[in-house]
This record gives sequence, C-alpha cells and structure tokens, in this order.
Amino acid sequence: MTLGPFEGVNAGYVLELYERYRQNPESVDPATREAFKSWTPAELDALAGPKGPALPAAEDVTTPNDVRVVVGAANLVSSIRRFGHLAARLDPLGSEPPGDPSLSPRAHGITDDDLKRLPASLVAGPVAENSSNAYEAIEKLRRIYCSTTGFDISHVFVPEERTWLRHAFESGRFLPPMDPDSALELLDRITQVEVFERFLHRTFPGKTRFSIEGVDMLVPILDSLIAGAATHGARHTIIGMAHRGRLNVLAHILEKPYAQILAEFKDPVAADALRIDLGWMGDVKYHAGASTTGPQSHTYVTMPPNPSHLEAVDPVVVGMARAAGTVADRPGPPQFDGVLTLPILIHGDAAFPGQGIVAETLNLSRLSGYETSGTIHIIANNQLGFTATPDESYSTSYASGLARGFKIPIVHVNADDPAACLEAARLAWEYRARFGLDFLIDLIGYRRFGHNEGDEPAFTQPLMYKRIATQKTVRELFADQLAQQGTVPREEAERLVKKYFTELEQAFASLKPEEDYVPPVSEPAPAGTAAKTETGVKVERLREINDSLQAAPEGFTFHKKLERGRERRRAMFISPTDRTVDWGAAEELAFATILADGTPIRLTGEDVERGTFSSRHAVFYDAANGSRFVPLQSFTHSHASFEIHNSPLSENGTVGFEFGYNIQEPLHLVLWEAQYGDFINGAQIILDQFVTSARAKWGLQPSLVFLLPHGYEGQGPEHSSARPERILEAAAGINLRLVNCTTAAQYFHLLRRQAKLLQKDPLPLFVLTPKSLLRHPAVASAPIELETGRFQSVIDDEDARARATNVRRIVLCSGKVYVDLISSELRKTSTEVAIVRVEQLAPFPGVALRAALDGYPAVRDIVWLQEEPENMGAWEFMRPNLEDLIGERYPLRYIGRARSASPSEGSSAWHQLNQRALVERAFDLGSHATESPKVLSKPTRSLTGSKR
Ligand SMILES: Cc1ncc(C[n+]2csc(CCOP(=O)(O)OP(=O)(O)O)c2C)c(N)n1
Repeated sequence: MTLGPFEGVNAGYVLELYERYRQNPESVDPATREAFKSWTPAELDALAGPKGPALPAAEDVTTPNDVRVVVGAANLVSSIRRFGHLAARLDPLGSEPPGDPSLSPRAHGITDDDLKRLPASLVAGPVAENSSNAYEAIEKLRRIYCSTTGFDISHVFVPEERTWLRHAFESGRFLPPMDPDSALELLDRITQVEVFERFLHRTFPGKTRFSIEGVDMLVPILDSLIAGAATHGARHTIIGMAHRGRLNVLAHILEKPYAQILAEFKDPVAADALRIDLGWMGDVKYHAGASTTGPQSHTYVTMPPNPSHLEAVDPVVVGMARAAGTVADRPGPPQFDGVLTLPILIHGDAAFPGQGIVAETLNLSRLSGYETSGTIHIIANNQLGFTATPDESYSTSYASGLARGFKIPIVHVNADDPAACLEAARLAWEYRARFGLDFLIDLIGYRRFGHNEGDEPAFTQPLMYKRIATQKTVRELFADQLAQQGTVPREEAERLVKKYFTELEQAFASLKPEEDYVPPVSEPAPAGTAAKTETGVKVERLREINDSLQAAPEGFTFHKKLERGRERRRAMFISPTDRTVDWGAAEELAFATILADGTPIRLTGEDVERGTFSSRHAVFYDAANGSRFVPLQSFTHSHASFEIHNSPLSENGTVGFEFGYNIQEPLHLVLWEAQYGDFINGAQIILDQFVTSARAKWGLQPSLVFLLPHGYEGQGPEHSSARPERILEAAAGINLRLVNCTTAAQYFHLLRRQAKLLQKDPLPLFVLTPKSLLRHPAVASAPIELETGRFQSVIDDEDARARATNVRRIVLCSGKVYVDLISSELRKTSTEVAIVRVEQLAPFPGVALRAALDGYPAVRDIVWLQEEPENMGAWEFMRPNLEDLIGERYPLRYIGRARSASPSEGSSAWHQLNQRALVERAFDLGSHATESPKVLSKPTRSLTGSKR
C-alpha cells in the first residue's frame, strides 16, 4: 500500500479527513482529494490498524485544508520519538551530538507557525495534555527526547512495552523528587563517593584503584535500583562488575569497611604459612567480592569476585541470580521466581561491544532455564577503553548497540545530570518489574585519570584531558546548582566534604593492616574424605526406583525405536549379576538415587535432553502429540527437583552461567555436558579464570561437573580429545578432580560420590565420558556392582593378579584405550603384562597406585600408555608423579602417539593403524629395543635427558 503524503502520519487524523472526504469531497483540499481518490477499503483498514488509532477531534483542527502539514507534523513527532536521542546532550565533556535532519520541521516541509495552527492532540500522549497547540507539545517532546537523556527504544518491537516506555518518558513520572531533603540526600551520597576517591588519591598517590570519578552517579543509580527492586519484592541483588569504580561500589554499596579496603592498599603479607600450604594465592583488591545485609541495603547484596578478563563475570552473575531465585527442594521441575533476585551487570564501554561473552549472556536472557526475569545492565561509559577511542572500539553507533538486537530498551544518560541518572534507574527497575525483561542504562561520563592512576592519559588523548582538567565534578556541579536554587547552601556542601574526609582519616589512623585484612581461604577437607565416601545402593531399592522411572503416563506413545531400549531397562534387574547396566542406565540410576537422597540436579549443555549420541533420553516426546515426559521429574521416590535444558550453542557463556549457578547453590548437583569434549576450549576463560582458580584466588568452592566426551575413534582431530592436558595443567592440590572411568558402575559411583561430597569436600569434577563405548558390553556393569562397590580411583588387573609373579610389565592407562587393550587377541597370550586402569587422573591417586604396583613383585618396567600424542593427554602430568612414586625401582616408559601439533589423525585408516600399533607395543615386552619411523612408543627420558 502507498500512503503517499500520509506516510507516518497520525492515522486517526487521516481517517477523520477521509470520512469527511467521503461525505463531501469538496470539504478537503485538492491535494488530499487526489490522494483519497485512489484508496481502497482494505488500505483504510490497514491504516486504522487492529485497535484503531488515537484520534484528534477533527473539529479541533483549525486549518484542516492542508494534509501535508498534518503529515509533516506527525512525521516530525515520530522522528523526535525515534531519533531524538541523536540530538541529546549526552556527553558531560560537551561534545556536539550528531543530531539528525529529521528532527527539524523544515525536513518535513513545515514551519513552527504551521505547528502552532495544529491541535496539541495531534501529538498524543501526556505532553499534549497542557499544551495549547502542536508546537507547544512538540517542544515539550523535544525537551524530553533531546535533553541529557537519550531514549533509544525503537528496536523494542512489542507495542505494549513501547507504549509503556514512551508514556513513562513523556509523563516524566519517574523523574526523582528534588525537594530540599531529597536533594541534600543525593548531594551527601555523591560527596561520599567523590571524597573516597580523593582520599585514596592523596593517601596512595599513583596506586591503581581504577577510580569511579567521571561516572560517580553509578553509586546513586545502584542505590535506586536496589531500593526500587526491593519495593517489588526483590530480596537479593547480585552485582557483576569489572575494575572501574569497583572499590567505590564495594565500599558504598557492599558496605565493605573502609578499614579493610585501606588495609588492602597497605598490602600486608599474609604471614600465615599454612595458607601457602593450602595453595592460597589471593587476588588484587579490585577483583575482590563481597556480600552485605547491612543497614543501607534493602536486600541482601552480593558482588562475586571478578577476574581481569572483562565481561567474563556476566554469565556468572546471571547464573547466580537464576539459582538464587530457584526453589528446588521439591520433586519435579524446580520453581523459578525472578522477582526475588535482581542481577545487575556493570559493563565497560569498550568491553561491552568487544567481548563475545556479552552477546552470549544477552542471548540467555529470554531462554527457558536461563532467564532471570530481567537483568539490569549499566555501561559505565567513560568514552575510552584504556587508550582506544569509540571509533576504534565498536562499529555500532553507541557502545550499547549490541543490546538492540536483543530488544533491550536503552537509555543513554549524561552522567553529570543527577536527576536524569536517577530517572534512568527508576525506569530500569519499573520496566523490569512490569515486563520481567532486561534493561540497559548507558551512563555516559568520562575518566578523570588515566586507565589506572599511574597512567598518563594525555599521551593519547591530549585534547580530551585538557578538557577534563577543567571539568567540575558532578558533586561540584550539583552543589552549585543547589546553591543557586537556594536549596542547599554552599557551606553545607563543604561540611559534607569535610565529614567524609574525617571519617576516612580516622579509619586510616586506627588501621591495623594485619587484622583488618581478611583473606578468603577455604580449608581443605580431611584427607581421604573422597576415598571413604560410601555410594552403594541396595539392588532392591534400585529395582524399585527403576520400575518407577519406567512407568510412563497413561496413553504415552514412545517412538518405536525407543521401545527396545525401554524394554531392556525394564529387564535390567532380572539378575543382579548379569551385566545389564550400560552407561546411560547408570547415569539415570545415579541421578534418580541422588534425587531420592534429596539433592537437586541441574544438567545443561547442547542437546543434552536426548544426548549427543542418543544415549540419554532424559526427555521423551510423545510420538503422537509431541508432549514431553521427563521420568526423573515424576518418579515416586524423588525428594528434590530435576532440571535439564538443551543449552544455546555457547560454551563460554553457558559454562560461566553454570559456574555462577553452582557457587550460588553449592548443594545442588550442577552438570554441564560438552557436545564433544574439545568444545570445552570455547569456555577456556571461564575454566582458567573461575573454575580451576576460584578457590586459590578467592576462597570459593565450586563443584561443577563437566561431562566431556573423549576417545580416539577415528573421527579426526576435532572430536577425539577433550584436551585433558589443559585440565591437568591447571590441577594443583585441591582445585579439581579429573576422571576417565571405564565402567558404568564406576560412573554411577562417581556421580553419587560427587553429590555426597558437595558438602564435605566440594571440587569441580571433569569426567572424560565415552562415545562408542556408551553401549559397549565391556563397559556395562552388573546391578550388584552398584550395591557393593564404590568409586575406585585405580582398578587393578584381576586376571593378572592371579599370576602376579609372572607379570613383567605393568601397563597403566586410562579410559577407552583400556577396552582396546583387553579386546585384543594379544591379551590372551600376553600373560606377562598386567593392565592397571588409572580411573582418576587428578588428584594423582598415589596411594591406590602404590598398592596396585606393589602386588607385582617381578615387574621389569612400567608403561604409561595413552591414545593421545605425547605432548597431550595425561602423560606430562603423570610422568613426574609416577617417577616420584616408583623412584629408581623400574624404568618408566611411554607408549602413545608421537608429539603432534594436532590431537589426532584426520584419516580413519591411519587412526586404526596407530591404534593397533599402540596395542601391539603394549604387549611386546621388547618394544623399547627398536624404533622405526612410524613407531609410536618411545623410551622416556628423565628430566635430565638421559634414557631410563
Ligand atoms: C578480556 C580482556 N582483554 C583485555 C584486557 C585489558 N584491559 C583492561 S581494561 C581495558 C580497557 C577496558 O575499557 P572499557 O571496557 O571501556 O572499561 P574502562 O577501563 O574504560 O572502564 C583493557 C583493554 C582485559 N582486562 N580483559
């Protein structure tokens, strides 16, 4: 449809004119008459829209004879609403806004006088109410949309949300009160914020603190968000932020005592030698976290610790918020109530558009299983990233551009206008409360000093910093404004400055750094806690639970191909000694018994509901009507909730989310599964910065479980290895467990052990899980093994034990390659070789291994055999540990692929060849004597380089 001159116009008004034209064509002007001649009823319906437009009364129009004026006016109104932010004065340093031609009447072929002749009702909305004509109403709109706030919401596609937002902006109903008491309170707060930085600057000149100065209003904005969310029922606020302004937020929002912050500036040595034994390393002060229930906060407030990696904390906070709002102590799916918890993320203006994890986090915001009923984002926008300018940092118009794609309302606000900042905050929490969706405040300020306080910003931004040198602080500007208005006298403003200086000086004078400094340390569990954990479940109980799991809802139609598997499951307990329990069954039984013990479970990852290899089927879909059935949510013995979600196609973001969930709810069993193990390297930042180091740096005790399909099966370099070497490289003392187990029963006990250790000895658990072996008979276990056994970190070779004095070589290996070895014909004839499985790679199971090795008195050499290349897999980790264990008693040899840049061969045939060679070498007691070009086994060298 072509609306011709009516494009973008107030549709109601055009309809009025059309009605008039229909009754008497001569009553409208010639141009309008011409336009209407070509219109059809369908076009008129389209113009009217589903609900019908807001109508200005036609009789209000003083000169209705020029539709083009009306069209122009309406287009101007629409432009101001959509593009007014382009003319808003958002930069406290006074740079000219880009503006937009469509904001002037001339661009629409009209004049101010034309507008004065039109009724205010043409504009519609609150601004029309007390305006005598369209011109007045439009000027009011201009003051709203082109002021110190830029309302950027034209990408919000849901009409109800957009209407609500527009009404909120235009009514001004969220502007803060500025009566003398409120103004004084705000002045007091920004004085506290500023003086804190000035005191640190004076007391510790040049010391890095990443000052807040330039975006000081961040603190009052947070005050408003926290208090406002509390009025809507929030009980917990979780804040994620990087370095900028963090100390200030810790002091004034998290109520971290000044003494503690000042003590950290003194940097006392943690003299307690024990901490060094614990592997405690600590972290710099501007990465520390805190929590408070103090008098100022209206809710419990938490800020998790944060690594330097910008934005990496984003999904962590969102995951924490999800966990904090989840009730999981009942069977079935957990209940999530987003009202209870408010996540706030404070971003940098260079980091927000630059770091991919931001997009991954925003993408979680509306997904079931991940949404938080709205995260409030603040970009602490100081218009620089270290030394980089906006032109160098993002291709979007604003730093916030990425949020547009996620339909998040954006309010750009000048950080030197306190009232505008507080209005933005109020808009954020009211919008969140109403719609349960994300909101973004782009707080545009500046950075008073260099990237850190020892840095010289004028090297790269000479003009900007000349300008900043003369820029009054927001406190000064606000104090000036209040003094001019006669609201708060100047002396009062000065008194506040002195008051806060005195407070800090007193805290500093009475400082006892060694006492005030409180390092976060997590004590280790008593030795052997994990090894002693009982995990067996009586077969009878397992049978009952299994029966209940197999009971489907009335009339549920399973996919034909799944029926066979279900039949097998139903028959699983006919004989307790038949090896009927495969990997998938062991997992389901482990989960069910964990739920029956009262521990909630959350399992996520790409396609986990079915399982990448179609082995899980935790969720069934009715073949006839598509309805869902989740046995672990409905079996009768459960005492806790079970949730399982196919994750979006993300690793860094989703693992960060699960880490956050896990630390917030440490007594839930939280598992993340990789599609293939190697994809976990997409989450390397979260692994390095959080999962494996959080305990050493921050005293946190994560216990997240990673299921990582791993095993060399000829699928090429991409799907063979979960890169265990990366995990082992990070393994140090008490920070993780890495397991590569070989039976379904072991997996059952491992999962149950992890659930039991959540309280007593929590550690992240990495499990290298099988692929083709998921259904391999060699991996299957008998039901009785689930009752009598427990997780074994080392499994001795029972067959070889019977002829122990005969054994000349012990082959140590882990995972799937064990099955390759025992399936070989050579196994039957090689009576001199024992194969001992190292099921737990880290922590190194020294005690269990020693016990196994000591059982073979005639051994001549010990071999570490692996599928991975020599520079990968467990070898580099095992070698020093094994050398320590066996000393000079036996030579230690390596059998495996040679060092390689790529994890495996690209060809299946070449893979088979190598795999066969591995097995042959293992059983060939003379293998170390010769070497050919394709030989995979190599004698190991000692650390000094001599052959052993
Ligand atoms: C992932 C990552 N890359 C690089 C850095 C180094 N770095 C620290 S701060 C910074 C600039 C960040 O700019 P912005 O996001 O605007 O925050 P600001 O420091 O200006 O507050 C950079 C590049 C980092 N900390 N993290």
